[in-house]
Amino acid sequence: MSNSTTPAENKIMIASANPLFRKGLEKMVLGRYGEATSVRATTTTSETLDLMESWQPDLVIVDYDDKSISRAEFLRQFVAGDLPMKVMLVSLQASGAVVVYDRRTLTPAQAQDWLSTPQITPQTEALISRRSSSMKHFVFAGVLVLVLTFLVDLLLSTTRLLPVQASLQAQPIDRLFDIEIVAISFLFSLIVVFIVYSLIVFRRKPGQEEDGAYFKSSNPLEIIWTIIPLGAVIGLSYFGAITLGQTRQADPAPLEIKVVAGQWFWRFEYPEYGIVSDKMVMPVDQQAKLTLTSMDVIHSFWVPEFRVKQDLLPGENLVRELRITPTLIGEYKVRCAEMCGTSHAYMESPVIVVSQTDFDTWVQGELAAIDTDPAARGERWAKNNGCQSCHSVDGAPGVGPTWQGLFGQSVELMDGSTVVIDDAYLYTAITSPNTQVVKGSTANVMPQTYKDSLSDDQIADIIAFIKTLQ
Ligand code: HEC
Ligand SMILES: [Cu+2]
Repeated sequence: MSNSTTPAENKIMIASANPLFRKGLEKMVLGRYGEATSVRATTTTSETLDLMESWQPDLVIVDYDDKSISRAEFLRQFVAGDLPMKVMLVSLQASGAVVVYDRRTLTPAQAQDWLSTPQITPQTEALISRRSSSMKHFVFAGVLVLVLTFLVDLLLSTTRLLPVQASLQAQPIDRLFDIEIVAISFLFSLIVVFIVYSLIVFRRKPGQEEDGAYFKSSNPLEIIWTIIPLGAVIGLSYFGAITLGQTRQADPAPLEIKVVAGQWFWRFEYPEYGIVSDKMVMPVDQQAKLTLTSMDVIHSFWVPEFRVKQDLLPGENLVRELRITPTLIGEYKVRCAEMCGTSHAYMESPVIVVSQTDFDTWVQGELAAIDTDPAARGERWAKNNGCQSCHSVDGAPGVGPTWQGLFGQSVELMDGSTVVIDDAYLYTAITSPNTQVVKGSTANVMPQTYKDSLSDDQIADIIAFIKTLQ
């Protein structure tokens, strides 16, 4: 664009049906020539020709990519006129290529040149050749993606990401993991290959100064990258639902185990045998039906080798169920998988899978042990109910006062009174802990639920046990 030294009044006309084109150029033109410019825009061929005739602009800027303005008709009128006028052809598609023609110097060859569509400039030429070779890039990158997917999947599936598989319910879950690991390997490869490939192959070469090609959005691409993830998500949720169904399949005669969690212990009750234990013993190859509940906050039952996991919620109406059929004899651990307070990290108990004979032996042993003296029973109840996670029996400090030397001691309570610890005091301390809180301790830490979960006989046994700890 030649800048006249004395801009009397520049009359500039912009011909394009594209509003963005008009707005953008108008802004540019006004920014460059300022107040002394008047700009008018046209959107069709006839409008353009009329205004060109009636207004006689100094410069007409034509959107070269716009088919709604007939170049042939425009050219005819442009060449026919005799007032000085320039035309500027601007193409956004050909990386913003700009050509300016003067009415008085336009040769027939030049006219032909900008009439023919598409106009081949060095840039568009490069663009076209780039396009045909982009197919080659896609094929090559695609092959790399497949190869890397295979390698990453091989690596992930031979690395032992999961512990041994020890239950029937773990099998469909591991199959799901296999599918997901393939999907993860593919997505990882897709992203990494395209990034690294672009960084290496399309790196700017020395001396390459021009801008990159201009791309508008691509509808096919957007449709593809909407449909594929949508399909993947629907597919995975379908497999997920099937798998969930398989892990919940119920056997007709399962072994019932009631699992109770509290801060910070696990208790396992076998109602068929009247056994309460602090470890979970299971016969191999028999389905166990766990009913799970919590005494205080939310805990989560998780034995990684069994894969399945279930939250334990406080409240009788929120009892949850879990089916586990152990398939591998061995010792595992249940851990709490839900942050539940100070000792959450230590909330683990043994889970032991044994043969049916060993299980029967264990049941007999447990039943025999129940019949010994009250203090021995009390020790069991205390252990099974998790008292020992807060109270030591050897004087060691804990969340609650140690039981060693507790009986017969005189203690000062929060309200300032002093009492001597006797049977009645211990009974109240267990059934209604908040009514007599020891000075220096915190109320509401000890569970308030033992009144319901322990029988009076069991409480008496525990008191007998505490008495022996002198
Ligand atoms: C979550 C921790 C926790 C658990 C589990 C727990 N207690 Fe306590 N216990 C406390 C705390 C803290 C105190 C002191 C505050 C109070 O008296 O409420 C306490 C106080 C007591 C006392 C009174 C001690 C004293 O010096 O006055 C007795 C007895 C007792 N607990 C028995 C039990 C028994 C039996 C169990 C199991 C059935 C049990 N506790 C389970 C935390 C716990
Ligand atoms: Cu927990």
